[in-house]
Formats: sequence, structure tokens, C-alpha cells
Amino acid sequence: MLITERNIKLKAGNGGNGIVSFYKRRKGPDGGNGGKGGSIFIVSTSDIYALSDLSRRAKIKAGDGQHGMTNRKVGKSAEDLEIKVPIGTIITDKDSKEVFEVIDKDNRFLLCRGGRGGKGNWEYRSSKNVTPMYAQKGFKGQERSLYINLKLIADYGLIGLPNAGKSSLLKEITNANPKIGDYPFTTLEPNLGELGGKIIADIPGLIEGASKGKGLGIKFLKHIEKVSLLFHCISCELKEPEKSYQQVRNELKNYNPKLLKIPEIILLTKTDLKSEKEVKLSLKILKKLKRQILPVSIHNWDSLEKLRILVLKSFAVK
Ligand SMILES: Nc1nc2c(ncn2[C@@H]2O[C@H](COP(=O)(O)OP(=O)(O)OP(=O)(O)O)[C@@H](O)[C@H]2O)c(=O)[nH]1
Ligand SMILES: [Mg+2]
Repeated sequence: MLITERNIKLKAGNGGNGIVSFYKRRKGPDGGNGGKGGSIFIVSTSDIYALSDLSRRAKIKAGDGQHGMTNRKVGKSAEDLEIKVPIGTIITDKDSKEVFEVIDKDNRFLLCRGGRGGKGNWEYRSSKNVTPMYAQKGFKGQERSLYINLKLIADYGLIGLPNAGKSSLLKEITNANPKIGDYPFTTLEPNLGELGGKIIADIPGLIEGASKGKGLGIKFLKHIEKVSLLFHCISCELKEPEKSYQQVRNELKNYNPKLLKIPEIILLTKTDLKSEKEVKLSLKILKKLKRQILPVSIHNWDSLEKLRILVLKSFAVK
């Protein structure tokens, strides 16, 4: 499943304590310093599914440094951790409001600094005090409470009336796992899926008046403003498919007329529910719109394969 949002706590390791200790015979101090706590780094990756590794963990903690030892031995430092996040991730510290953007391929930066180890009593020896009875505690590792948000810009959009089968298609052709229901407005938030490195957005169904705030779709139209191709889903259950088409186009136009300029392909969906003759009739009606049309059904593997190929080779579409 493509994870695009996550709340997570990160805690770098604490430094180990310095210790108080003395050489047996010489009596001088020999308490060693504590080791350093592990730090946490963020590393960028082009794997857009990387956040799913974080999904099972609400808190990630790096190890603590070891305490100092006798004979001036420094405690072992803990290993640093690296957290992989996809390029396009925005990390916000919920307390300090600092924002970290992961933009480039080779980003690696420190997010939580591990605590320094405390000094052992050997470090505190002086001519005035040859037997210091104190040592320093290790410093605390940095802790952050974060909101991680992956801003994926969709390449393609799935649009249409509620219940047209948009989410079902996204589920079939990508590894997204959206909610599907036999009622309108099943999708409440856009779903994103990936196929061949392209991101497909499935937005909630649009209804008449959507551009004026009816239903849910309008506030999500911004997700498809920058797509290079729209898949306009029309269910072949509809008696007047061209009306459904115009309704949705009207809403696009009212929201932003530029949306009408985006190339589109019509998907006549749920073809298994109608006879071949009825499907042909719907196709004939829709042909008047002078768009490329693909009849599809989630129960027809061939049609889904054609759709996948269309997505993968969409540069061929003008
Ligand atoms: N028989 C059949 N049913 C389908 C097909 N595609 C979708 N459905 C069913 O149609 C209903 C609606 O599907 P969704 O994928 O949730 O539709 P949607 O367009 O995402 O709907 P909203 O999110 O409400 O806008 C569900 O009951 C699906 O199982 C299909 O090709 N054939
Ligand atoms: Mg849906």
C-alpha cells in the first residue's frame, strides 16, 4: 500500500555516563568517558513505497552509548540509524515547526543528534583535586515528534461520477488498495497508485455542482491540475453516458477551464454488466465526443491489460 502520511517519534540514543573509578595501586582516577548515543539520519530514496517500512513503528529509537569503564576506557558508541524516505517527502517537527524537505536523489541529513557521552572522573583530575569523586552523566539524545508527508505529484488522474468504478480500476492496475463500495462517495480522500513509475490519482466522484462545493470532489481537483492525462470513467450502466461526460466536464470547467485542455481518454467501465450490443451502443454514442475510448471491466483481464499498456505508453496519446 502506498503510504503518504505518517506520524512518528524519533529518539536519538543517550550518551553513556562517565564513571568514577580509581586505579587500584596508584590511587589516581581512571573513570572513562561514556560512548556517544546513536544519531538518526534521513536518507532519500526513489522508492515511493519506502514509508510503508515506517508504518508499523510509531517510535524509532537509536541505541544508547555505553557507560565509561575503568582504566580510562571509553564506552562504545551506538550505531547511527538511517531512515529512508521517498524524494518528495516533507518532514515537519510538530513542536518546533521546523520543516525538512527531501528534494534530491542523494539527500542525507542529520535529524536527531545522538547524546554525547559524559566525562569520566579521569577528565576532572587536576593539581588541586587528584581524586575527583564525580563524573558527568551522558547527554540526552535529541527527540522529535514528526509529521511525515509524501507530496507525490500525480502524472495521471482518474475522474468521473461517483460509483463509476475509478477506485476499482486503480486497484486493478496498480498496487494501491483503495476502499471500494457499491455506493457513491466511497472515496473520501484521493488514492494514489503507481504503475511503471507513474503516479495515478483517483479522486472522489464529481457531481453536478461539485465546483460550487457539492459532494466532495471539488477540493481534490487541485490534485489533477498538473496531470498530463485524465482517464474519464463512465459506467456503461448509464443510459445517457454523454450526459455524465458533460456533467463532469462542466465541473472541471467551472473549477478551472485549463483542466479541459488536459488530454483525456474515456474509459467505459463495468462492461461486464451489459450485453455486447448495449456496450456497442454506448460506445457509438461516446464516439461523437471524438476521444479515444477504451471499454473496460475489472472482470475482463484483457481490457485491464490494454489499460495498463495505455498508461505505460501514454506518451503516444496526444
Ligand atoms: N460488475 C462490475 N462492477 C464493478 C466494476 N468496477 C467497479 N465495480 C463496482 O462498482 C462499485 C463502485 O466501484 P468504486 O471503484 O468504489 O467506484 P468509484 O468510482 O471509486 O466511486 P466513488 O469513490 O464513490 O466515486 C463497487 O461495488 C464495485 O465493486 C466492473 O468492472 N464490473
Ligand atoms: Mg472511489
